Amino acid sequence: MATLESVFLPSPELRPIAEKVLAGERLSFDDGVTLMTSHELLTIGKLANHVREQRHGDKTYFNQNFHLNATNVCEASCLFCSFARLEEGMPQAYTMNLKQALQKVEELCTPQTTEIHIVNGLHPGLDFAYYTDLLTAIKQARPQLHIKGFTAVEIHYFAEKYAMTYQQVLEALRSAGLDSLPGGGAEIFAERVRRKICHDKVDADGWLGVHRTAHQMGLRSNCTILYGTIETPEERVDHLLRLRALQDETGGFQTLIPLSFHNDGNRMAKLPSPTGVEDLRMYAVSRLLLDNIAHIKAYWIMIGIKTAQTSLHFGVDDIDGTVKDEKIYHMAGAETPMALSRPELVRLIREAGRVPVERDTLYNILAEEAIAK
Ligand code: V47
Repeated sequence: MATLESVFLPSPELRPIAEKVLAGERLSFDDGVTLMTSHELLTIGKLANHVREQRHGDKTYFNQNFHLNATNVCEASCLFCSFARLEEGMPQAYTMNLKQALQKVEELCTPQTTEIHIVNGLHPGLDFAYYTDLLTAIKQARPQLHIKGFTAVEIHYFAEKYAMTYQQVLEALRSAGLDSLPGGGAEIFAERVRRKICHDKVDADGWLGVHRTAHQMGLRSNCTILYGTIETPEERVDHLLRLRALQDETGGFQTLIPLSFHNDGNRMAKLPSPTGVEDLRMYAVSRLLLDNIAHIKAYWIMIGIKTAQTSLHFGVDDIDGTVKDEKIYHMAGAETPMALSRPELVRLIREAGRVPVERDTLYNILAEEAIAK
């Protein structure tokens, strides 16, 4: 007959890790690899949930936001990307002019929207003024909107192309209206993986260097990990620990968003996308390893509403936002809706037994919806 112990307690392999987690001790690289390869999903989830509840209780954050991708023309040739087009004139390639971009903002922004998320391709033919004019115009039209924009990959590209330092690029963008940086473009830091899946964009040190500079200037940013392509468990852990090391140095990251590989419409279409078990393990292990990053965000657009909701018991405390008009994942085969309304977000958080908390980009609380648990 099964005993309580055999049903509820971790195996001898996970027990020392569980003890460290309960004692609030930092996990090592080897602990990370053990967790990343373990099949004890529920034990790992329970540990991550413990950390999540210690930090945030039942609070689950969301915001009202939308995305703007002003151009998908991109010099880089990342194998996993379904969004980019190498040159103007190719099928589905587009570049908005200022008027078109502002029209999009007017179309998508409501009086309750607090954030615009801007990410673009690395367009070889645009002046730097294209970006600063875009920011200035958006801020002028919607002064209350927080502009989270430009991945570290774009900042590095601007620095090289327009012969500026990271700091000069960031200062110029901030003067024009930039408020914080999104976490995209990190992929997997290991050189072996980058050489194969994204050989012609900024390397790990450059990505981390841009975020270091941003943090030193007082800008907050997010970070990501792209999992499910060709990386090993060790390379996933290495990536997370490099983020943890930078966070020890600067404290500037707000949230980690684990990004699950989507295999439609790109040059890695032969690889299967991660399964639900892998998604949940990734969230939980990220929560356990990143003891110095406040939030773990499940991007519902990418893993689907049902897995995102389940992830709220696997270490996740943030579910992104209303989103609206996302392109990068929908061009890679995402079957999620183009947007969720505020009531829909509130319902899915409540049904998971959590308390929905509307936040702004910097995690200032705007509204908290009480629920009877
Ligand atoms: O940089 C692209 C990844 C990122 C695929 O900071 C892919 O709040 C999986 O960074 N399969 C963009 N991943 C999304 C992103 C993001 C999303 C939500 C919130 C925030 C934030 C940031 O998506 C890219 C790349 O790493 N990506 N193609 C794909 N086929």
